[in-house]
Amino acid sequence: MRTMGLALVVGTAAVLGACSGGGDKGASSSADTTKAPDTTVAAPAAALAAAPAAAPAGGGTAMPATGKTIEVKLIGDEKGYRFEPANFTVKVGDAVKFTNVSGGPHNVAFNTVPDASKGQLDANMPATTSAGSGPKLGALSGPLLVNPNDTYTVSFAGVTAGKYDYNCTPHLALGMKGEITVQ
Ligand SMILES: [Cu+2]
Repeated sequence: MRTMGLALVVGTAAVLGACSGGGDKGASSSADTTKAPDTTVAAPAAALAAAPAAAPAGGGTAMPATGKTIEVKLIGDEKGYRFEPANFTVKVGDAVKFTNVSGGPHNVAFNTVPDASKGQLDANMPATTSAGSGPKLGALSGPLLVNPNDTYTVSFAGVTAGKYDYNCTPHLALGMKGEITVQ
């Protein structure tokens, strides 16, 4: 955990600042200072050396969408739990915006995706919803959309073409799932 924090501060300070604001950055910086007051030069060097090992294979930096945005509704009502639409096609560079309509909490979790895309897709999945709820439930598994109108947008920039099977973790057993074909 500490190594990851150091790597983020040293390697991607700009990204961290943009995504997390001053709070996390400040906390990491003060932790670094208190833990290694007498190795001011050595600590950043160690973090740099550790950074490549800590980076996830195949990705790590989110790529913003450059194409259109496809809207998907997350619904749970008397007709069942579902994504609408559940199965659809996007192009590399498009984004998919999931909106909680009813029956939540829902989330968006990818289960079967091209191996080469796992790292990038996970990086493209934000840690929190539009309402700020998080964290992600795991790798390739987005945070819960708790309330109606909460949204969660996933960029498909930088991924490879193929089939991306996904589901809602809380309602997987109830058949809430779909497939995105990326061209
Ligand atoms: Cu659901």
